[in-house]
Amino acid sequence: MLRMPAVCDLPAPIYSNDGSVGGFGGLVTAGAPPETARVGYAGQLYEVTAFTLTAASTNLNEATAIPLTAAQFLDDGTVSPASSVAQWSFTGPIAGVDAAGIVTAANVYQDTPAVVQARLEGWSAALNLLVINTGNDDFGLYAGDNIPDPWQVDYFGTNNPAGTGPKALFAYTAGLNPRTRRMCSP
Ligand SMILES: [Ca+2]
Ligand SMILES: [Ca+2]
Repeated sequence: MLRMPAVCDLPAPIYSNDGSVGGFGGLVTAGAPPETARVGYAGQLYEVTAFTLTAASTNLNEATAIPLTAAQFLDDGTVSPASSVAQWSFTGPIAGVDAAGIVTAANVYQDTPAVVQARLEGWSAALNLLVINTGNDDFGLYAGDNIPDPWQVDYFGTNNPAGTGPKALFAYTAGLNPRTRRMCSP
């Protein structure tokens, strides 16, 4: 005896009847529309229209850190945070930028400009910073020797071993020019 599949009239958008007897296959009715949700590979679903790099302040005290904000502006009107996925580079007195976009200033002997750049997916953005000199005895080889770093840089340039030590300290304390013959002779 042959059993026929049951006739179903369900309103559900997806209905599957697995019943099969003899040569009859299953009857499937799918009424749901195609999916259009924005899920999965984001890069396939939107276009970047702008890439920006900002900070709460572009003045940064030496040896301190602030977060930088890299952001992708998308064609669907949303903004995607990008600080943790951007690639970072910099010039000037910057000690480093970590993987989260936190920039740390190096020590300086005077207020000094720096530039930080972020790159992502072919886009790049740069931010000009000014590293502020807040202490005068913290710069490179001249740090912690009780001689003001600007004085040392004036006479010896940056990171010159001759610019620190007892002779230099004596010249500074006595108000002498450390580059005169008298000061430079043994
Ligand atoms: Ca300093
Ligand atoms: Ca010093």
